[in-house]
Amino acid sequence: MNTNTKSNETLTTTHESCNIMVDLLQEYGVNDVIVSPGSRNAPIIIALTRCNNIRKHVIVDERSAAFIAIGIAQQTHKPVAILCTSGTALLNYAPAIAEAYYQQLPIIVISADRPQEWIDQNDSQTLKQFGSLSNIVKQSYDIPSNCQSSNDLWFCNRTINEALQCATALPNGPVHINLQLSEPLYDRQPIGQSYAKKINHFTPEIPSECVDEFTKRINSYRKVLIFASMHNKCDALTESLHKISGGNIVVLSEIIANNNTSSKIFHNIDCLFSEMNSDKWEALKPDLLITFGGAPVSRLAKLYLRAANDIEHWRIGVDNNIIDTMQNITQRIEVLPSIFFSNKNIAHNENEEYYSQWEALYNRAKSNLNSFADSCKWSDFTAMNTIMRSISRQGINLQISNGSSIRYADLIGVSPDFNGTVHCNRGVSGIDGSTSTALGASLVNNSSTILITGDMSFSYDINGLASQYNSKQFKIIVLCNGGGGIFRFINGPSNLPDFEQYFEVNRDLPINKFAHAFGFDYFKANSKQELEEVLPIFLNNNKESILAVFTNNEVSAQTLKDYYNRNK
Ligand SMILES: Cc1ncc(C[n+]2csc(CCOP(=O)(O)OP(=O)(O)O)c2C)c(N)n1
Ligand SMILES: [Mg+2]
Repeated sequence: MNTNTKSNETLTTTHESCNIMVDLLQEYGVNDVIVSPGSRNAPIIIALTRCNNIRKHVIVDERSAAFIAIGIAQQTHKPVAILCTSGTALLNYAPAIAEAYYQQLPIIVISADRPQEWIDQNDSQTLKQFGSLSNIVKQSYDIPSNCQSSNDLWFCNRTINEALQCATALPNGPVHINLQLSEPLYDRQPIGQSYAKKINHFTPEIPSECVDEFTKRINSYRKVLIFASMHNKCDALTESLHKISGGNIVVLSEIIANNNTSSKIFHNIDCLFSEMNSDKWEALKPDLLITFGGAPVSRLAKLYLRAANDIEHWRIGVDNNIIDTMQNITQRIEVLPSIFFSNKNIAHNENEEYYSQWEALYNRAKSNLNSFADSCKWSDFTAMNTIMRSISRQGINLQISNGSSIRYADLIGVSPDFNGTVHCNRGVSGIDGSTSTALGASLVNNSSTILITGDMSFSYDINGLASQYNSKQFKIIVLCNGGGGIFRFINGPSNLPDFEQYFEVNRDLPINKFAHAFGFDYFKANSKQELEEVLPIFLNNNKESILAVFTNNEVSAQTLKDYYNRNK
């Protein structure tokens, strides 16, 4: 089924609520809808097929579909709708919707439902849908069946307008629209008058001058530390941070904060903090900490920053609640970081040496990282170091899964000439949707999408490979380290007697067979030399490809421990 050919359709569904829905999706700039097949949602599908400016992606597995929507929304910065039938279909959206909620992504969940009177009546494929995602969406909406009277149509139109405005108002986030639909479901009528009416929404832009009061105060601090965590790539923001870095102002940025193009911002946070000790921290502890972005990856950074309980800490960002990850917030400033840091009052004080002190630590940390990577045994460490060094082509979207992949990526960082985007599902850090999210990104990203994932994460989201949309620009690197390598590294699980059985769970996956089954070319590497040889071939292969990199579980965990313990 080619889902995106131009439609000359003259017929549409007889269900006006569905016609209003798709007309408003178009009005609000929704360009992508992920459709999962079903019967109850047929009227919405029928209404959708006549919309030429909406791309329809058909994905059977709703869990995967919702993660694909995340990947698309991250790339396009536009709301993405997902559409499913009644019953458990909706509940399968839950993991990705939780992730979208904490990544502040505007995903519009549309579920078809039976009419109210049939709920809990044993009439098949029915459960209490309305409100079932209420803890992980900004708002839930329920639209009754048989919208026909002018009152019904007015209510339906107003509700869908409200839902779309809610999703796209700051902070962005998912919403759930439950659409009750009664039979007949497949009847069509000529496209006629539209009952959809966009209700315009005006929210004033906050000018950068609104934060004058705060930005003027910044130079009264001798040590200002800005800590950037998960954030979409925003060139203007990176430029502002680049400009203000120096003297008394230091910017530390995690790999998924997407400031990787600035040479004055310090990346490789775990590498940097692995060089820290309590004496150095006494000198480098900030007077003013400014944080923005999503959940931080670096445990070490959290450890040090949480221990600083006598500092000023400003949190910048439009959030649903007070977010105090470092447990020492003193000031919440509800402005987008891109606006706050563009304020003309922020200019570092050249006379201070705070920046050069961090720079010295950073240079030492980087040089130690490089010599460690060059001399250590073949392991996840060597593999990730080699991989991260090799990825530098224009506009690449790097997707990283949870488990140890994101920790290595944050530790090692991207190569200096990397100018693409980096994403990881750190909203709630699930290992369940990395492949699907990366697939979503590859659907709308003109350049390559490269996913670096673990063997357990890869096997979890195998349905991400089962779509009809794999593209030659989609590359997957699977770190095969014998299961959940992260558990062997962190203190605790690896000392338990049944560690291998309950935590590591080595399945010895036939990745080559998966690759062939789903139409991917297959590559593998068992050593540093093999990896160096195969990487350029794999990255330039003009076809969807999977590269399996095999390391030893014990050596990998020990190597990472040795790295962090090197100064002890
Ligand atoms: C949905 C979900 N289930 C369980 C977990 C707990 N968990 C975190 S990391 C991990 C193992 C990851 O293994 P793998 O993908 O092979 O990465 P590695 O650490 O070996 O690099 C698990 C099970 C999770 N984060 N999300
Ligand atoms: Mg693994």
